[in-house]
Amino acid sequence: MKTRAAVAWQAGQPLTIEELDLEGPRAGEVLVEIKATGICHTDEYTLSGADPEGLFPAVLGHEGAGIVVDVGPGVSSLKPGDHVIPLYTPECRQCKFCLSRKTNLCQAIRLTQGRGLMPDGTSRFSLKGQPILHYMGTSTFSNYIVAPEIAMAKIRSDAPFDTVCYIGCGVTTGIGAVIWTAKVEPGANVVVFGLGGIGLNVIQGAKMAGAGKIVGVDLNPKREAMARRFGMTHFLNPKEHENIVDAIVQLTDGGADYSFECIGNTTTMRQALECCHKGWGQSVIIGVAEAGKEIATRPFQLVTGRVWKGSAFGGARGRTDVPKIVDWYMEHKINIDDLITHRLPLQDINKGFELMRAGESIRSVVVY
Ligand code: NAD
Ligand code: DAO
Ligand code: ZN
Repeated sequence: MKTRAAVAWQAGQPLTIEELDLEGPRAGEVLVEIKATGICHTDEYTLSGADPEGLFPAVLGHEGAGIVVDVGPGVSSLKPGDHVIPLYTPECRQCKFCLSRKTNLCQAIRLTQGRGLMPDGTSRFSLKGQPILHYMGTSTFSNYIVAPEIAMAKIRSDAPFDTVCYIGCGVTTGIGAVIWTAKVEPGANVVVFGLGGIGLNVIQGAKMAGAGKIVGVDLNPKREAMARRFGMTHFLNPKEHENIVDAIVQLTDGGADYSFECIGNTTTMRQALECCHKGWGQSVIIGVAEAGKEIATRPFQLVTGRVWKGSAFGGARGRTDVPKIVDWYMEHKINIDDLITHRLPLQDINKGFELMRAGESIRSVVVY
């Protein structure tokens, strides 16, 4: 069949809209009509060329929602008509990683996914016979995709696609880092570096967890109002403080119980660790730093009880946890609507990237 898709031909170039050939689902795969997709900073990271694993030409996009149209042989958990959110972190429930219960990083299809291919080592997308690569196993910048069954969360059918698509990455990454990775407890002081599409979800996760002070740190003063609406109690702009770590330690009576780095900058990663409370403060790195960058601190920071952690997709087990987050949204326990600042048709997808680069949007969503 044919599918309209935004193709990334090479790093640093705008996407172009193409009519691609899409082969049907093979064993263990499903064909999904994507109804909406968010544009996330990680798509920009890959498109910019900063991602060492970035491959071209490819169909980017990893924050979608849609409807199953067809299933390949052996698929048992999904059927045509099911509403789904594609998962860039699958959940096979059988690999060593899934069975460990210690991580959400299922490895069942990791190698082929990282090479832009389906698990059998081939691509379903092509143009005039030239294979076009998949991206993160999702490629939601295509109106139709083929993806493995284990990389689909089945969700309730009354949830609107143009908001719940954001649960495919940003919402789950931010809220999950608070409740599953850090396990923030009521009354804890939380500090969030970066109040973008991820950081604002960390803020709403911290509020849900019953955190005490919720301190937001951002260079962009326009982010303050939105962050306060989501539960931030104090805002610090690093431009207004000689030493941001000292300012946080003073404000939180000795340091953060939990801090979250949602920027992808190794300097703020260090600040996020060093603003933590002596003896127990934990810092969670969510931001993805540029290729080749390294983090540093004095080891004594760890000797004296601070803990450095990382979180991918909020520690969520996608097929199990994503449907729960959709329920929280439908039950008004979390707010997604106010974070979606722009909706665009596919042909305007490059405008969505420009809005993100200019710091004008929180989330732009492409609606097919
Ligand atoms: P974003 O651009 O929407 O937000 C970043 C925010 O950081 C902006 O508000 C910006 O003003 C602020 N900022 C930039 N430099 C700063 C500095 N030096 N000090 C203070 N504030 C600063 O980005 P996003 O979509 O929220 O993504 C954040 C990061 O999370 C990215 O690196 C992205 O790749 C990563 N990410 C990680 C995961 C994961 O699973 N770990 C998932 C999705 C995204
Ligand atoms: O090595 O098992 C693995 C895959 C890890 C993927 C984690 C992705 C999280 C960071 C990238 C942000 C995605 C939007
Ligand atoms: Zn697995």
